[in-house]
Amino acid sequence: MYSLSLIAALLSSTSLVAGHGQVHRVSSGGSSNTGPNIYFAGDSANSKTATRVMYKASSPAFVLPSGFTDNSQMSCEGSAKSPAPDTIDVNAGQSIDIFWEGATAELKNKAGTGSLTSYNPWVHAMGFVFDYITSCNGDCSNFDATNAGWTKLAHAGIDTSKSISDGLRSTMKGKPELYHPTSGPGLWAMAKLVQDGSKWTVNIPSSLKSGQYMIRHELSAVHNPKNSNPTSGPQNYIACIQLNVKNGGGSSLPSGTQAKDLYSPNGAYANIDVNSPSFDPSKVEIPGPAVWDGVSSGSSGSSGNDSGSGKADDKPSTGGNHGSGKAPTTTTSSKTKAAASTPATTSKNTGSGSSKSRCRRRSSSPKPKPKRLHNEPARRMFQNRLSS
Ligand SMILES: [Cu+2]
Repeated sequence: MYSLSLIAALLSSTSLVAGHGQVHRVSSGGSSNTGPNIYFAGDSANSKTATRVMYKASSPAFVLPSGFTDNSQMSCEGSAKSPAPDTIDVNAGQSIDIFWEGATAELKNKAGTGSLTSYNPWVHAMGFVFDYITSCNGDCSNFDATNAGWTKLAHAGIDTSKSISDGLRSTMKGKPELYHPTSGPGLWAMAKLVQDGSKWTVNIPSSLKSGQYMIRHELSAVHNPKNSNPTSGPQNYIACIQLNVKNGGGSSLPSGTQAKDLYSPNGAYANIDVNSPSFDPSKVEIPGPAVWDGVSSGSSGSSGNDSGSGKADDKPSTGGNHGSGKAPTTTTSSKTKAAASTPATTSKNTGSGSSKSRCRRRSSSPKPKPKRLHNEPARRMFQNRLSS
């Protein structure tokens, strides 16, 4: 055990790369459901988790704009057809807390990461958070989400009424992943998540009918703006969490939007450039469809999610953010998407050419959850390292 930890630590330290991560656990009411061990299928946690397996921190790790039009990647990071065995009970009108864990210890015990000390915090601080939902049409443990229609419950971009904490700003500078805006207001949803102990809260609408549903919880990290390198652009980390909603209301979900149609691979969102001298937090637009109008009063709004309406894809809502109470102001516009006609890009291995991008796909050396360190994942990590 100890020597394997050492190996993992050594591998991590020899890598320039920033890590990625996965869901550590999801809690609701008084109970907590552990996320899957994505590095070791035989872990007993995997027989009782409600969260579908995400990509490992090595290739492909996340979905880039080149994968935005691919349902198999965008639905659940490749787990659209691979259900988790369990569901989490939650009453309509209540919430779930999703806790993220970094694949590396870059932010462990660093300033601005909340009270989290027992495992690795999430490692990126610039980016959006989106929450979608779909019906499992019965049992989530049998549900193929590949062509599911997703309804947006909440989204958050950058809150210009707040600033990042001095502690986290300084931590990100040292990572190094300089936080933009470099001074003044502009709290990215992802920075809020890190400051809150790598936690995000999703409110389940009180109007929602009882039944089994899946949350598509998505972090979009924008620290590596798109350029000629095929591994650049927003990095989408997608967790699908299976819920059993109880004591619901009378509303069924609308038909929703397929995952491949959520974002344009060439739109404003795919090309957002936080490093640009002209980057203006007040002009950041939240991509994707509008928030469901069934999301209303009922919920407490304490999660920091925007309940305002987003706009379709590349004509999204402005500002947008948690807690500001600001109504989105941008005009609506019909979607013009090439998504449907674009062939699916199975770009699972396109990351191998990268040598400089932060959080590139190939070369990270993920450290499995310490309590689950097994020979198998360690060996695989080692192989990954050697082959990258
Ligand atoms: Cu990452």
